[in-house]
Order: sequence, then C-alpha cells, then structure tokens
Amino acid sequence: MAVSERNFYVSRLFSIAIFIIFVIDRSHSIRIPDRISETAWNQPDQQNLKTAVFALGSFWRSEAVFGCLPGVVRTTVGYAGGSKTNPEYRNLGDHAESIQVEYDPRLISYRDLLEVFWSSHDSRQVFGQGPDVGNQYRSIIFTNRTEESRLAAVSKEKQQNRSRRSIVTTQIQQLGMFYPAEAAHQKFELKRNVFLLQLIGNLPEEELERSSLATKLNGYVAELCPARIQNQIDAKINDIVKKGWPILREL
Ligand code: MHO
Repeated sequence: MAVSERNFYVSRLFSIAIFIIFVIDRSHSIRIPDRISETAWNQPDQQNLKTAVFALGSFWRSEAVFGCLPGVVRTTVGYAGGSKTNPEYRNLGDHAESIQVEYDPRLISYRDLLEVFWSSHDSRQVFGQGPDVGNQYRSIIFTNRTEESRLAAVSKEKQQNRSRRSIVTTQIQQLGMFYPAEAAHQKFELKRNVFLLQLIGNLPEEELERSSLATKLNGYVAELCPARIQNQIDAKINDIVKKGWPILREL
C-alpha cells in the first residue's frame, strides 16, 4: 500500500472514530435544556388565527377569563377606545382597559367569545365594574366593520332583552389603536404564582407574553377557567407534584 493511500485510510478511520464517540456521547449524557421553546410544539398555524378585542373591567381579570377557553391561543392586555397616544397604566387618558384575544376560529367562534364577554361582567353597570370605579372599566365590544359588527349588535340586543329593567351600557365601537399594556400587567395572575412560572421553565418576559401555555395557566391561577378545564389542569399539576419530579430533595 502506498504511503499516501495508507494516510488516506488512517484519516478516514480517525474521522469515523470521532463520529462514533460523538454519537455515543450524545446518547449517554442527558442534556436538559434550561427551557424548551414552545415554538417547536405548541404553536398553531398563525395564518388562520383571528383577533378580537373587548373591554369589560379590570384587564387582569379579563385576560384570565378568555385565556382558558379552548381555541384561544394568546391574550394581551392593553388600552383601547380612547384618543390618547401611548397611554400608560397610571396615565391612560380616555382609554379603557382592554383585552386582545387571538383565537382559532375553527375551534371557537366569535359568537362564543361574545357569550363569554356577556357572561363575565355586568354590562348594566355605569362607570365601573364591581369594586373598580372609573371610565377605564367601561364595557366595550371593539369591531372591525366586518360581520363581527353585526354579530356584536345582535348579541347586544339579545342581552338587552334579557335584562329589560336596566340599560345595557356596552358600547360597540370600531377598533382604532390597541396599545399593549406594560409588561407588569401581562399574565398578571400567573406572575403571582412562582411555582407555576417555574413549572413552565421561567420563560423570559417576551416568551411568556406569547406563550399559549402561560395564557391558559393565567386563567387557571385566577380560577376563571370553565369548570371542566379548571379540573383538568388541576389534575395534571397535582400529578406532577405527586411524582415529585423535578424537585431536589437533598444533597
Ligand atoms: N381591582 C384591581 C383593579 C386593577 S386593574 C388592572 C386592583 O387591585 O386595583 O385596573
């Protein structure tokens, strides 16, 4: 065998050995990523999603109400319905605390969302909702001049017929700008539960705000999911807690 030919085989063998070591090493060491990106496994087809915006009192609560519904993919709290540019929580001008709901219309309809809207607050209250007093808590259905406007009007009429003695104060308005609120107000309920935040991998703020899982858990923490879903999530979390993984018990 010529020297150059031998060198060729030696270097081939060497590369194969390196490759085998690499494969064996990968299969034997457990690598747990700090957090598993949700993009890989829980992202619905973005193109088929629709967006709806409502105002129905404190947006902390509104976000939790809509977040748990099957078919709701993402929620964002913000300010809408006013004229002030760049509103802030402490200075929101004439805007109302609002919730933007991204949903998959194949799983939940705009009509369903309207039902939840009406049943989740008292549309007859003027200048507030429950203990929250002020113009920022007024009731509004924001529409986009499509079929939604008609559905909203029909549903308001129905609601008015249900409560003949008092006036439904809900406004139906075309959506202008929706200003997302400050980070501290997004997924507000979930952020109070350190255990659940850890359980989903301590996502950085940006990811947390887009996470469908966080959207659901935010409703769960506030105990505002429909009963069946609340129980399902409860069972799943209890199961994890019972198994005790990944809790470090001693060193
Ligand atoms: N009742 C609530 C209202 C907060 S809200 C996001 C509170 O604790 O002040 O406007």
